[in-house]
Formats: sequence, C-alpha cells, structure tokens
Amino acid sequence: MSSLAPSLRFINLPFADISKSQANTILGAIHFTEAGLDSALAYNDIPNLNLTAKVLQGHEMASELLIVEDSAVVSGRHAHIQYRSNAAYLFGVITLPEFADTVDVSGLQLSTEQAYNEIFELMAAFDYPYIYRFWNYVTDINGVNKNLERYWQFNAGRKDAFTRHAVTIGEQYPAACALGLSKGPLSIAFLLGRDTIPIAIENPRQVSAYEYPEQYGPRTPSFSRATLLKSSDIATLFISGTASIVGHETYHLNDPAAQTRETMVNLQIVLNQANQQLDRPLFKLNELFLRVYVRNAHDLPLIKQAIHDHLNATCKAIYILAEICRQDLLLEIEAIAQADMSQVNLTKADLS
Ligand code: 3EB
Repeated sequence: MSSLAPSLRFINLPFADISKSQANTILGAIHFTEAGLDSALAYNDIPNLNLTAKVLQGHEMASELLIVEDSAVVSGRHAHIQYRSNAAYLFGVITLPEFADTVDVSGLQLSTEQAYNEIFELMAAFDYPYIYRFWNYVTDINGVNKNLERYWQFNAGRKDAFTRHAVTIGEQYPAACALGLSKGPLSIAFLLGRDTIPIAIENPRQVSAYEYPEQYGPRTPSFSRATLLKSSDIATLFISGTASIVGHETYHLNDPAAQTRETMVNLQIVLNQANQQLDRPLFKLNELFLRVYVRNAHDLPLIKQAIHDHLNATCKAIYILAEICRQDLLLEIEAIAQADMSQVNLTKADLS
C-alpha cells in the first residue's frame, strides 16, 4: 500500500512567527487579528486569508499555516482567487465585496454564488477534482434583509453554485465553517486535492446539515461534519464547525457551559465515526488543537472551564471572538486532526 500524495501538515501559532526561509513550504494561511495582517507575512505570494477578528486570551494574532514538505509550489491567480498548489493540493483564498442587492436577490447571495462558481471552475480547469475543506467568513451573519437572515442568503448562493457544478464535483459535501465577523469582505478559503478521495463523515446524533428542515432557511447548508483523508502513512481529519445541536435543534439556550459540553460530545462522536473508518481509535479528542469561536467575550471563562473539565487535560485551544451563524449558538469549535497510520499497518501485519 502506498500513496503518492506528499504530506500536508498544520501549524497553529499564537503569533505570526514565520521566517522567510519557511515561506516556500507554506501552502497557505488563515490569520485572525483585530489590527490587520503584519506586512512581514505578505511575501512570496502566500495565499493569506486575513480575517479581522479579536483573539481572546491576550494574543494579538492567531495563524493557521498549511505546510507542504516539498517546496515545489506554484502560486497564481485565477479570476478573484489567489492560490498556491503542489501536485497533490491546492489552497486558495477569495475575497469579494458584496454586490448590490437586486430586486429579487441580495448582494451577499450573489457574491457567494460567484465566489463558489469561481472555485468550482478552478477545480475543473486545474484538475483538482476533490474538495476537502471550506472556511467561510461573512460580516453581520445574523443580520436580516429582504426578510432573510444573511446566513440563509449565503447558504442559497453556496447551494446554487454546488447544484450548478454537480456534474463536475459530484455529491461532495466537504467540511466547512461559517462565521460572522464585524468587518471585511466575504472571505473564503478552500483546500482542494488531486489524488486522495475524501470520505465525508456525518454525526448520527445530528441531522445532516444538507438535510436540515426548512425552518433553518430555504436552501440547506452544503457541508458535512468532517472530511477524512486516508493515505498509507497518515490520516487527516478536517472537523467542521461543531456546535450544541442535537437532531437539528440548538440545545441549552443561554447556557454557554452546557453548550460547550454538548459540543464536546458532538466532537467525540465525529472522531468516533472517523475512527471507525480507520478501524482503530487513532484520533483522540484530548490531542486536538481546537479553534473555538466565541460569540460573547464574557462567556470565555465558562467555555474554557467546560473544555478543560471535559478533556481532563491541558488542551490546546485558541479562542476567537466571532458570531455563530445561528443567533442562539454561543460557540462553535473546529479542529484538524492527524494520526500516524503506520501503527495500523503494524497491528494488521501482526494479526495476519
Ligand atoms: C451547524 O451545525 C452549525 O454553513 O458551512 C457549522 C459548520 C455551521 C459549518 C456552514 C455551519 C456551517 O449547523 C453551523
């Protein structure tokens, strides 16, 4: 068993502490900072998603870097997308100002549909047929205009683009998150792949988001609970934004600690589902690096305490102030997990 896909690693830094010598190994990056991106990062055509959001806990900046071992990366632009790729992966960012509303359709919906159309066109043109992860950021995500919540408008634009490109992309619902920020254009990052077929993971305790009933908007959200990439040496799990939802309903209104505990249960179940696909419990909740989006800064102590109590360990987490796409959700947690698959091969060899 071998895989040609070169490995992809992830580094989370509280500060953007990147030297120029490392720049060729960075496929792309997502940065959260209230003040704007440090110019030191804006070199070598790295696609940076620069998000205006406060990092809670005293740090000024939080960055997630996608690292490739081989430095044979190509950088470029395609329509409004800035991307970097190697043979196996393409990471891209697209930011679009919101278009003006038309009589029928909101500007946010139109911008979202255009952004996703451009991404799907790039997939076909550059021959990266698989989508692993989307990161979505929208201003005022809980706002309402034209009688529709802005998150629902975003969902409509995204869903229409998925439907339009169904022939090329198939029935793929990748892992995703969708958060509200106080300012900035519509901002989307994405990771595509060429070789490894992604396995979509759902949570049996939750209705799949793409099957939510109509009370959550006229078009359903296009994402799965996680995407699993399995190769011979390493397994990677992109865990979507996960919240206190059971079935399709928000649980524990106005109770940040209880919402946190419910979210941890959902994260554990997503990990269990992925571990079933690997035949071994390789992904462990207390080994994850968590990105926690917090709606109200004053809930931070309760949320942190609930996470620490649940994990019963010193966990690694970063806390970002952001709006969650449902008004009643007080937090959302996402993570990327990686596990060494060589243990699995050893065990299987031992058994045979
Ligand atoms: C949920 O489970 C909470 O629209 O892309 C989580 C992750 C959520 C991704 C998205 C929304 C999205 O419905 C919200």
